[in-house]
Parts: sequence; structure tokens; C-alpha cells
Amino acid sequence: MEITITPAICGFCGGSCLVDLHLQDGKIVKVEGNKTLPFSDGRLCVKGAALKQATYSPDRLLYPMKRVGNRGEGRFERISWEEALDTIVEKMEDTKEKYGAKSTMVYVGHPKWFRPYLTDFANHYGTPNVGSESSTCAYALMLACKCCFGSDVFMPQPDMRRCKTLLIWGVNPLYSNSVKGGKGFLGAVERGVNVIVVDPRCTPTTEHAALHLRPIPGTDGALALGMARVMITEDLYDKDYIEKYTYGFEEYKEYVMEFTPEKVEKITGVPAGNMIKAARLFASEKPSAIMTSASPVVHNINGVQNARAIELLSALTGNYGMPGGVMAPGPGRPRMKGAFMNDWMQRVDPDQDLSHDQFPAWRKLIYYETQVTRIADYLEGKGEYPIRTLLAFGMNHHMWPRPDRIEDAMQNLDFFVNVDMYMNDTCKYADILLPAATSLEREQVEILGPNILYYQPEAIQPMGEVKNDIEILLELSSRMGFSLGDPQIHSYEEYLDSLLSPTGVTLAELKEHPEGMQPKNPAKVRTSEQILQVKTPSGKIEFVSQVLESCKKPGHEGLPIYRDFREQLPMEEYPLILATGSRKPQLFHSRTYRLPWLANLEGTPVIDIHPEDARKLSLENGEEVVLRTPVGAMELSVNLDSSCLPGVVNVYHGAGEKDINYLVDDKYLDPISGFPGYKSYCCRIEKKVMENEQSKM
Ligand SMILES: Nc1nc2c(c(=O)[nH]1)N[C@H]1C(S)=C(S)[C@@H](COP(=O)(O)OP(=O)(O)OC[C@H]3O[C@@H](n4cnc5c(=O)[nH]c(N)nc54)[C@H](O)[C@@H]3O)O[C@H]1N2
Ligand SMILES: Nc1nc2c(c(=O)[nH]1)N[C@H]1C(S)=C(S)[C@@H](COP(=O)(O)OP(=O)(O)OC[C@H]3O[C@@H](n4cnc5c(=O)[nH]c(N)nc54)[C@H](O)[C@@H]3O)O[C@H]1N2
Ligand code: SF4
Ligand SMILES: [Mo]
Repeated sequence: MEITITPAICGFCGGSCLVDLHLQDGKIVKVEGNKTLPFSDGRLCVKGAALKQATYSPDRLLYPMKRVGNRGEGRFERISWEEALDTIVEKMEDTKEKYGAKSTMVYVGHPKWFRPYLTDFANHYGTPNVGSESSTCAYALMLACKCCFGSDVFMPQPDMRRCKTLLIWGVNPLYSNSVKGGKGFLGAVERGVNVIVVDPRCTPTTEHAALHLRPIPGTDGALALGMARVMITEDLYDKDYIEKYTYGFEEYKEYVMEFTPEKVEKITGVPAGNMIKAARLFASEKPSAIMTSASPVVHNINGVQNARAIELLSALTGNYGMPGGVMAPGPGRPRMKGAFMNDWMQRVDPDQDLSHDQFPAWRKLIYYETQVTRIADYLEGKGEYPIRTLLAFGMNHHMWPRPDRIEDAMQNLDFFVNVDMYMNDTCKYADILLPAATSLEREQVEILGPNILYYQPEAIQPMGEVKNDIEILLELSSRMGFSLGDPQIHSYEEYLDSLLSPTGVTLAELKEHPEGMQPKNPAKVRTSEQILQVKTPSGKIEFVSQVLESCKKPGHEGLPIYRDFREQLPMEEYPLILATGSRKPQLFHSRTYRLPWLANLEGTPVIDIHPEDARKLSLENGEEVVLRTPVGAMELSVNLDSSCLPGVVNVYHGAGEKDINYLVDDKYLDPISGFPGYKSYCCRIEKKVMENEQSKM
């Protein structure tokens, strides 16, 4: 049978690489990096190569289903789309009538592409409780940046092409953003930039570093404040810039003076000499840029304050908003309307959502979503009011701390819908399941490579009765009697057209250009002058955040205060630090465990531990041990790994079985952002007691 090759956008991790699908009789037989389109570089990561298994996984949901067994059991029966949609609308209207619309929560996991329409849907229905996976990802860093640089800031981007020094703080782009970010990073390395990496572990990224600082996880704030002190005491900071563009410097300076090199070394474990060298290099070899990530620094209970301490280094040295520094806090490319962020959406009644009171800075700056890390409490009725109905898209409860509590709490729901491509563990608790189309099964438009708009038709025939998420939202809204979008959309095609509207290109035009085309409206790159018109309460970059001060809550100080997580943990009983979830190239959260090509690369979840720590505990490579934290215990096998920082053990997250989040406390949260302390919790490792030894006892 003949093999045809069709280009497609890989939607597996959100990286949107262009791949070639080798199809035989309409079925994928092989995936390669695309080599035919001029703007594509032909790269492919190991996850993209497994798209075939992802598409034809036996776990795919192909038809709407209703639950026939108990919650959690996983017994379902096929139903029609009509029955599924009618039931959802009936139950949601019923909840609204009996308890008010806010007792329905609308939730979306990692998928981002349809989020603004989900918020719009929630608004029409009338609930402010719209939450997402971003209650543990990206938004805490955004919150920190908005406090410093203004409410219109998304995530500051390093000017990779022009910086002379690049400070990479808790990012491993060669694993986490391998195809795109990794390429940008290697380009900067080739150009000869001074690379400083702050990462407890050794990674492929740290191999390129002129200086690698290895702090104990969660101590980043102390390190950044120590670097600031060096810059101030050695007169390496930019006084004119500070005078002109910043607020609160004197108070900050006074606080920073507490962070002497000796004290910082004691807190962070980073030799003082290295910290001083890094501070000097960053402050003198300018322009200097900082690269930070959506997760590690803010996966700590002092995360927002630590992130602020880091980001403010670019203000202290006059690099924020300057060419070669942190240049593009706004979007550099024309943004497609409605793609990813829902920050242009206001919610209805945000002051009635479940998190506004506990997380006031979030309420002010991440106004478009509810902080939902406390989801178990909210489902159990421990918030101001109970959630009765949950309409979820791509929900994976293993991503949260204490999934066992969420499993119990899901039993309380009156009604629960999950929309997913796979029967994941969360689906097993739902009343109705709707099958979502994969990105290959729906048309897509994207901005790829060097600013090329690209249209992908359906690359393969949609399997079973799958529908894409926008189609599902449109079906639900029309049954409820309202339309979505501004301008209103009535079909997936109209949605794609609306996405394209800021680019000046229509869907019909783009379809005529299978090779892609340039946007008609030029990219709006913000100038330094525009970036430095800062939208904070003072109108300046704030060393002392007025938003945080105005919250008047413990932990919400205006200064980027450093508080040590170890003071809040029983470290004597649990002397090792537990860091969870650093990325691996073959894994992507919960998505990859069901794919044998990827999951078998490691076999079973492991604890990475430094050989020195293992020796002290008489542990051998591959040995099964018990990992214990204050909230639980689990058997895992030991992986001796000299890239670990001694004293810190690492476990990947996302596994359906042996999910490390069962051992992370869901009360251990950053008071400002509500993010869990995934990267700096405590644990101990115990030898497994063999059954025959146990019987002797
Ligand atoms: N292959 C793959 N890629 C992914 C993902 C995936 O699951 N798999 N997930 C995507 C998502 S949602 C995200 S948020 C990003 C995350 O992207 P990254 O932040 O690049 O990924 P991580 O590996 O979690 O963290 C980077 C480094 O931070 C270090 N680190 C851990 N704790 C700390 C700390 O407290 N302080 C400092 N300074 N460093 C610390 C780790 O040792 C690690 O090497 O990756 C995205 N890309
Ligand atoms: N311990 C620990 N826990 C962590 C982290 C950590 O570092 N350590 N990282 C946190 C971070 S940064 C993140 S981002 C989260 C991960 O967040 P999760 O939401 O857990 O991410 P995924 O497992 O990728 O996706 C969730 C579900 O979405 C489905 N899905 C994918 N695409 C679509 C789509 O287009 N439509 C629909 N309807 N469904 C879709 C997938 O099949 C999957 O079942 O985990 C967090 N949890
Ligand atoms: S990085 Fe890999 S998984 Fe992500 S879009 Fe590219 S090929 Fe697909
Ligand atoms: Mo994330």
C-alpha cells in the first residue's frame, strides 16, 4: 500500500513543531521532523516521534459515555452526543437553579488553546469559579512580575539575540523546551554569551555555563538578595536608571544589606566566592538578560517573593526594558486572538469566587481565574460554599498535591463531566465523559518559525465520534441559549477566522497558501520607552510592591522578603529535601505514561539520589525503598545520580501509579500565589523491611 506524507503541527506538548506524518491507508505509520517546508528545521523530539502511539492508544475516548459503576471504578456505557449534551445542560441548569451558578466550577488542565472561550462560557452561565492547571504553573511568576513591572506584563523574555550575559534561573530549556527554546539557547551559546545557570542539579544546560550556582531548592530569594548586595556594595548598579524608573530602592537597599555573602552561603549552600563572581559578571558584562521558568522557582512556599528578588536584579542593573536585557514583556509576534491566555477576559462576580479572600494579590493581578490548588477543600465544602457541579476539560487530578484527598472529595459532587482524549484516572470519577479530538484530528492555524502563519487541515480522519473542545463549547452554549466570542462564533471555522483576525489574514486566504504566509499586520515589538511606562500603582518598577502591601495579609510584604521553608518543616525527622517534577525529555506530565515507547525508557518511577547520600544510607542502585514524608509513604526504586545536589532527592511527577503527589502536603502553599512547595518539601528514605524479617520481629 502506498505511503503518503502529510505535514502536521504536533500538538503533543504545546511546542507546535511541524512534523511529517507518514500515512498508509489514512493511518499514521511513522512520524518524522518536517523537511519540506522552508521555514521548518526538521527537528523532532522523542515525544513527537511517539505521536503514532498517542493517536492509537487503547485508552483513547472515542464516544460519549455515562458512568454505570461507582465513582472511581471506571465502568461506563456508550451514549449518544444528544443524550450527553442534553444531560449536561439539564444538570448544570438544575445546579444553577438550586444553589446558584457559582456552585458550578469550570476547570481546564494543561490544554490552553480554547481557554478564553471557556471563560466566556462560564461568564454566560454565571459562575466566577473558573480554574486551571495554571494554579500551579506560570501564574505565580506572572504575579511576581506584575508586582514589579506592572499589571500588563505577561512573562518577561530575555533578549536572546543581543544579550552579552544570560542568567538562567531554574530552567533547563534543553529538556523542557528542547526544540524551540533549546535552539535559541544554543544559538546564544554559539554567539559566545556568558552563561550563568542557577540550578541545584547538573543538566545539559548547566554544561554550557561559565558559572553554575547550585542552591538548595527554595533558597533562590536569599541568593538573589545576596547578589543584589554585592552589586550595591561594589557600586555596580545603575543609579540613573533607578532614579528615573524605580520606586522603593532605599528600603530595598537597607533590607538587602542583611544578605552578606557568609549568610547567603549558609542558607543556600552556594560558595560565597561563586555567588560574588556571578553578581559581578551579571552587573558588569552588560547587556544582561534573565531567563526564568513557569515553574521551579515558584514551586516553593516563598516562591513569589523569591521570583521578585530574582527579576528585580534586571532593574537594579538597568537591564529591564533595554535592548539585550529583558526586552519583550509584551508579545513580540502578532498574537492570535484567543490563543492561550485569557487575560483579556474579565470574569463575572470575581469577588464571589472561592479564592478571592485567601489570595488577594492573585485576585488583583490574576483577575481572570480562580486559584484552585485547594480544589479538594472546595469540593468538600470547606470553602465559603461547596462546589456541586464540575465541568472539566483535560482534568488530571494527579497534578495536584494529595490526589487522594481529591479522589475522596470528587465523591461529593452532584455532577461531574470530563472532556479528554483518554480515559485517565480523573475520568473514572466523572458522570459523563466526552471524547476530545487530538490536534491531528482538527484543523489548526499557528504562527510557526520566523513569523509564518500556517494552516493545517485535518491531518487524519477523526476517530470514533470525537469532537474538538470548541465544538463542544459551542454545542453546550447553543443549548443554553447564548453565543460565544466577540465577534460571536457559531462554528469551528469561524473560531479559526477570529483567531487570525489580528494578523490581517483570513482563513480562506491562508488555506490557499499551504506553504504558509506572512501576517499582514506587522508584529508590534514594544520599544524601551513603551516598556518603561510601567503599570504599577507608583507608575515605576517597584522594589517595594504597593499591590502586595495593600493586601495587608501575612506573607504579603512589599519587600521581596526571604523566608526559609525549612523553618516550617519537621526537618529533624525528614532530613532530605524532596524536589518533585523536574522535566525529562521523554515525559510530559500525565500524557506519556500510557505510551510504551516512552514509558519503557525508564520502566518505573524512581528516586534520583546522589551516591554520597546513598552511601550514608547504605542504599544500592535499583534497590526498592520506602520514601516517607509527613503526609504519606510510597515504595520506589533508587536511582544513583551524581547530577543531584547532595541532600536533595528528585522524583518525577505525573505517573498514574506511584504518583509522588500523594506524598506532597496540600496545605504546604505559598501564601501569595497558593502554589504548592513541589520543589522543596522534606522526606526520608527507609530500607524496606523484608517479609521474612518482619515475621521474625
Ligand atoms: N519534556 C517535557 N517538557 C516540558 C514539560 C514536561 O512535563 N516534559 N512541562 C512543561 C511545563 S508545563 C513547564 S512549567 C516547563 C518547566 O520548564 P523548566 O523549568 O525548564 O523545567 P524543570 O525541569 O522543572 O526545571 C528546570 C530546572 O530547575 C531546577 N530546579 C528545581 N527546583 C529548583 C529551585 O528551587 N530553584 C532553582 N533555581 N532551580 C530549581 C531543576 O533541577 C531543573 O533542572 O516545562 C515544559 N516542558
Ligand atoms: N509534583 C509536581 N506536580 C506538578 C508539577 C511538578 O513540577 N511537580 N508541575 C505542575 C505543572 S507546572 C503543570 S503545568 C501541571 C500539569 O498539568 P496537567 O493538567 O496534569 O497536564 P497534562 O497531564 O499534560 O494534561 C492533562 C490532561 O489534558 C488532556 N488533554 C491534552 N490536550 C487536550 C485537549 O486539547 N483537550 C482536552 N479536552 N484535553 C486535553 C490530557 O490527555 C491529560 O489527560 O502539573 C503540575 N504538577
Ligand atoms: S517538542 Fe516534541 S512533543 Fe513538543 S511539539 Fe515539538 S515534536 Fe511535539
Ligand atoms: Mo507547567
